[in-house]
Amino acid sequence: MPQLEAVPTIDYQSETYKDAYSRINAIVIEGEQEAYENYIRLGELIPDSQAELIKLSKMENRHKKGFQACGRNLSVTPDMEFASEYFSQLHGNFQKAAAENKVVTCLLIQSLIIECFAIAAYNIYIPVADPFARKITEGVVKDEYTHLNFGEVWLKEHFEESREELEQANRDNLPIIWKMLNQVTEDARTLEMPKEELIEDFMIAYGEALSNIGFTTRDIMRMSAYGLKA
Ligand code: Y39
Ligand code: Y39
Ligand code: FE
Ligand code: FE
Ligand code: FE
Repeated sequence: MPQLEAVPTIDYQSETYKDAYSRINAIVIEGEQEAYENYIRLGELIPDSQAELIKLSKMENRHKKGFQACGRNLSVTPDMEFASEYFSQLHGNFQKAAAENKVVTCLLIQSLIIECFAIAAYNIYIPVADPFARKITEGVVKDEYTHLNFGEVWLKEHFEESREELEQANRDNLPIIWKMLNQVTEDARTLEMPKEELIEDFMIAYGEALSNIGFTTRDIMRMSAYGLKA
């Protein structure tokens, strides 16, 4: 099969590119590390699915290693301090929910919001990535759909009793992801990942997920509007 070549105007070795990459790459590495931990925690919270959740966590660990290799390949040192600060609010919300045994909130944060964030970012990144990173990201994004699907299936099966908690968790966490996107808009643009495309892909994936779980179009419109309150 013919492969699309890298957009020739991108100089992956320029200082400007590498500087932006040091933050975006770190965010992805930190995100994958936290996703690894979150799926282990979810396995403890949902013992019936523990074996499956441990498999998902192992996939996240492989993703992290893949993205670390992408940074090394460009001779970029990821700014992990920036990344851990970047995720701290969402991370805190997940941990608080886990401590309160709020499985529904944990699933909304990790398996819906964070996975849709990953799906949007990786799909927009693939066509503009350097060839090494593109190959890795193509493999990773397939897994992220599997992770999103886990959350969708579980929440669909428990929809009626989860509905209220989902709405509250959406109100609490959608503004955070919106703020997170706004913090990296400039770096994303340097990587030729336009903000408008990221928002569009995120909203499509998240809206589809909410629909698969059982929300109506009207619910989804209302729930999406909460993102604007950040
Ligand atoms: O489930 C997962 O693997 C998710 C942790 C990964 C999320 C990675 C977040 C990427 C955001 C990049 C921002 C670019 C605009
Ligand atoms: O502009 C809008 O329509 C905002 C309501 C929506 C907020 C949803 C948050 C978007 C996060 C995007 C993450 C992209 C990787
Ligand atoms: Fe995470
Ligand atoms: Fe991942
Ligand atoms: Fe994932």
